[in-house]
Amino acid sequence: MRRSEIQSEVTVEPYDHPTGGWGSVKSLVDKSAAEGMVASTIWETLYRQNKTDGFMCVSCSWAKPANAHPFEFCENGAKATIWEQTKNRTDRDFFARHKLTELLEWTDYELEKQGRLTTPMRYDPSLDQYIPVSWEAAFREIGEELNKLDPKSVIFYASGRASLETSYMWQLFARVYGSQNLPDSSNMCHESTSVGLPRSIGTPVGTVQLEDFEHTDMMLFFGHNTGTNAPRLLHPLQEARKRGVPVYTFNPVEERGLVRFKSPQAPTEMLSPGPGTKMSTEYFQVRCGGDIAAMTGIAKTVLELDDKAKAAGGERVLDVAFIAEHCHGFDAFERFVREATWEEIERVSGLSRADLEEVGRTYARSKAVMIHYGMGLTQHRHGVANVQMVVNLLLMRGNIGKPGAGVSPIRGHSNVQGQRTVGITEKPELAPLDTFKAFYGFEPPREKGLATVEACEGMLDGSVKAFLGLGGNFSRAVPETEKIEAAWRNLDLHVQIATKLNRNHLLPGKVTFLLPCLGRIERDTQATGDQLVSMEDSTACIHGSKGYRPPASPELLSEPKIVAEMAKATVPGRSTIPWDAWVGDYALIRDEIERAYPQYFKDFNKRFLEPGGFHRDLPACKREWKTENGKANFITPPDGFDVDPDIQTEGFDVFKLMTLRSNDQFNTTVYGYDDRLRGISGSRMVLLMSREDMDRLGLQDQDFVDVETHADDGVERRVKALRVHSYKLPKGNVGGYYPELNKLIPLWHHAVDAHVPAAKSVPVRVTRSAQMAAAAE
Ligand SMILES: Nc1nc2c(c(=O)[nH]1)N[C@H]1C(S)=C(S)[C@@H](COP(=O)(O)OP(=O)(O)OC[C@H]3O[C@@H](n4cnc5c(=O)[nH]c(N)nc54)[C@H](O)[C@@H]3O)O[C@H]1N2
Ligand SMILES: Nc1nc2c(c(=O)[nH]1)N[C@H]1C(S)=C(S)[C@@H](COP(=O)(O)OP(=O)(O)OC[C@H]3O[C@@H](n4cnc5c(=O)[nH]c(N)nc54)[C@H](O)[C@@H]3O)O[C@H]1N2
Ligand SMILES: [Mo]
Repeated sequence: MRRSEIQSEVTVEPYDHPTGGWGSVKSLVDKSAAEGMVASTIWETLYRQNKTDGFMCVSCSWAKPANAHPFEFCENGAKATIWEQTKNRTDRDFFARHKLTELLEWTDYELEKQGRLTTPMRYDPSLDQYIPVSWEAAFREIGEELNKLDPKSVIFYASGRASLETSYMWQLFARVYGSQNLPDSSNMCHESTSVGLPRSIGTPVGTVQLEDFEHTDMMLFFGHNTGTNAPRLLHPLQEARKRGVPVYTFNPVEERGLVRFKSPQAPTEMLSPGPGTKMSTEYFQVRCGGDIAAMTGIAKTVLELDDKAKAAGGERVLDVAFIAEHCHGFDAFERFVREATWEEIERVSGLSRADLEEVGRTYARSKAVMIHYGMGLTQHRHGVANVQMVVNLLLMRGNIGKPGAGVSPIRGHSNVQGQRTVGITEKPELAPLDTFKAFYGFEPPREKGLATVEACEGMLDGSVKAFLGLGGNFSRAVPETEKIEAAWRNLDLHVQIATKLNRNHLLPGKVTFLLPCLGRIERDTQATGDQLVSMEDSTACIHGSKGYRPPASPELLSEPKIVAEMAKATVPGRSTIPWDAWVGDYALIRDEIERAYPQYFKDFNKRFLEPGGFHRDLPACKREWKTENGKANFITPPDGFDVDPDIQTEGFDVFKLMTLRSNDQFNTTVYGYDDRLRGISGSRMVLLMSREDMDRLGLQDQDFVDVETHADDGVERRVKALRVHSYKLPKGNVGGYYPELNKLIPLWHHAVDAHVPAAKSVPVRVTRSAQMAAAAE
């Protein structure tokens, strides 16, 4: 981090405007000007975003409706497009001017801000610089290096953006080579969902579709910052609110998007002076990690109402017929809820009995309820139990497998869900290995491969020798930044396929290549003409996408082409896969995906351009439970709901740290220093804390604090000189930004079973920063 950035003042002002509205339009126009784009080009490009005959947004994975608005994009989707279509170039000259050691001093923002990568590069250790290399030489050498290594020591990471076509090829390349080490960003994201839901309802993905918003009569949101991370979801949500559908939100931070919203797609709303739509009926600032307790309170209310109904001989509140026919485990769950005391529920959740009873009463009379959630549930040690508690609550009233109801994990990257669907997984049982063997005549590895946390462990203990990245910024996204960065230099081979320069690219191994690729918005011309690609959204709908902008550089290759050439150079003759034919015509890859996954991709090439995409058939939506016992399972939280009793959260200087995204970033891509919807600007080196806690520690706004991980593993993890600022948060919880604070997260601090780093509950100690206080004087 550059010193200049650390020192800059931060301003925090209450932001009490609705999200959407003119603020978002202004933010966009500023961004396009800054990226050197001509206004007409940008508007023409945005007009094609998320349309059936256009391209699918490179930002989030929220569903794309069949009847698109004229402008079917949001502020952040547009920022992502503008950022990718920048006029800036990180070209040969740039790399000739800057050594890697120098670039390591740059911020994430400054690195990506240099623009699109243009030329394949190879790192030269004697010069400490990237030097241009021909594509042929790069592929040849990568193949040679990979063939010196044990495939089990090589990581094939994917970041969630690459298309279904590329992803299918990527996992085949890894497996033909002999590696099942296919971690992807979902290991840091919704893996708690992917592990939790199959045991509960027999599907790893959500059951909600867009049309359900028209039939729902209640929604709950847990731990998702919708206004920033999936803003297009606010449109169906707003429509539901206008119909009077109650929405209750649980989040330690009062995020604007779920408070008030004005649709930038509705001119009349934009011109009217009003405050916008009230998005949450009630907004509950649950304590960080207190969600299971809160849901227990809601469940308890439902049971109490059911007891009353039963006593009065009225209609039952529990869906007893559904539970009897479809479910298992209800008795144990009921016992757990009955035994929980209100006193404990209030203490752990930080919410009042009266509030939780209000939600419970509404839930008890609603016929079709959806529960949406994000990283606030998955990135905890008890992330899997969080997800399963959501399902427990839904099952009580049969809220899965009927219109308007269901479980809705809001996914991150635009194709992260799809990558899993087509075989990017380290778990052998989740990929059709026998099918691959039969189709392509090779012997796939059968043992479990390494997921993200295990890949990091392997880097630290030296057993991982090579890292190949299909997009992403792995070293920056994972925990324990300092140790991982140091270990990276021991790798024999480091290859990145990327669009923009990021910090991970500055960590060379012994042999290092940086390979620039086309982005999704660009025209991709191959032997049979311009190609289309496809991706799966958060609601399991598959969409086609057609790039149309001219490539950022004539030297760029498409992702499928790069993967195919690496495979040809590494494993020639080891399978019957016709790599060249596939690259010449991506429709052939879609045919293969259909052949390998006939249950999901029937008539793939015919249907993927249907408006709204096509839904891949999910058994749970039809109340078919592909679980071991064939039932939908109530799963009682194994550790109860006081889940982090060892993290002191009140009365001491140990806090639970939530690492958050700003409104001006996409993961490790930092677009700027304005977190407009939280009213924070100027710096990202901020620590948000409640006024009470600041008073208790004798801190004032703008004071510098040091933050240190509270763990007794003998490792010192510290971030110095954050500006502390008072913010409306529950006592004992503090917030700061990801990825700057990732060095505080111990690698072992992750979700049980799912291994998602517990980035939302890092135990930290906060002290006044002596050094900076002195410097400031
Ligand atoms: N513009 C933009 N869009 C994005 C992204 C981006 O960075 N920028 N990232 C994409 C990706 S990969 C993902 S995974 C998603 C992420 O989208 P989100 O799931 O929204 O992820 P976060 O912003 O990390 O945090 C979610 C929320 O959890 C809350 N929270 C923290 N701890 C708790 C808790 O204990 N309980 C509850 N109930 N809430 C809690 C935080 O206050 C925050 O509002 O967005 C995707 N879309
Ligand atoms: N502390 C903390 N850590 C977290 C999180 C958190 O909330 N808190 N969130 C976690 C989550 S949910 C996720 S998903 C991960 C994200 O981890 P990653 O997916 O690894 O990171 P990104 O920042 O999305 O990757 C950005 C880079 O991708 C490359 N890129 C962009 N577009 C393309 C493309 O079209 N093709 C290719 N080949 N490359 C491209 C660019 O070079 C860009 O610099 O981080 C995780 N880490
Ligand atoms: Mo994510």
